Amino acid sequence: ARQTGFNGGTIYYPTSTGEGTFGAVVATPGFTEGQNVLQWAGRYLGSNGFVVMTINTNTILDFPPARSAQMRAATTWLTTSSPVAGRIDRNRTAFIGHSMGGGGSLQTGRDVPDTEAVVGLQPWHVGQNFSTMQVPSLIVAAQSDRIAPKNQYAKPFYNQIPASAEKAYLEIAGAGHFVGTTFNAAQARSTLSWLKRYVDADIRYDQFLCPPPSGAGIAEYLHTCPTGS
Ligand code: 9J3
Repeated sequence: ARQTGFNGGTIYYPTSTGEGTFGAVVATPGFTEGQNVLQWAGRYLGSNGFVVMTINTNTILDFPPARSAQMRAATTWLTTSSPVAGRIDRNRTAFIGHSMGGGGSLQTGRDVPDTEAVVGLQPWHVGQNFSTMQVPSLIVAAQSDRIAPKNQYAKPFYNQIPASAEKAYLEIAGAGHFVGTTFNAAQARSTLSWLKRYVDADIRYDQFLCPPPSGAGIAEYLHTCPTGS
């Protein structure tokens, strides 16, 4: 199948066809990065009931608005033309990304309100306001991020998003900007819980969002409890 609007990718998907269709997640890397940095998310989420496509961007220097356009194109291809389109529930889509890919994911959630959920890993973006966000948004910050400092990016983004959208801010203790490029237990668990709760509407995961997770790996967690729990 022909791909347009992005630079190819890798699909991770549940092998079962006996459990109905699954939600689709497009995962976008950051500035100068390739899709390999989100292999952990492909494997972890793909092993837990999501069809995930990590993508390469048209150029590794693309800024977040270009990344947003490319992840939207990737979702269209994944859900309609890809070899796994039949395994996907097209009405359940989400975006995750690292750094400029995370900023692009937040932008996409804001601009495409029928998205089910977005996850920004150490997100970076400029000139944006997320006050019109309607999509449940998880922002993962790194406590010692010198490239996208939490107080300049992740936390203001979190504060701009209205509580009515549902939002959470997870700050990984002692971590730097590139924590989003490898498996981190707290980051991965909150990401999975967020997607299960809001992409699949699986309220069994409410218990992992509210009361919020805590422990040695978590420096701070801000949140709105899921409605109805
Ligand atoms: O994707 C990123 O790592 C964004 C941080 C960055 O290097 O921005 C500089 C323009």
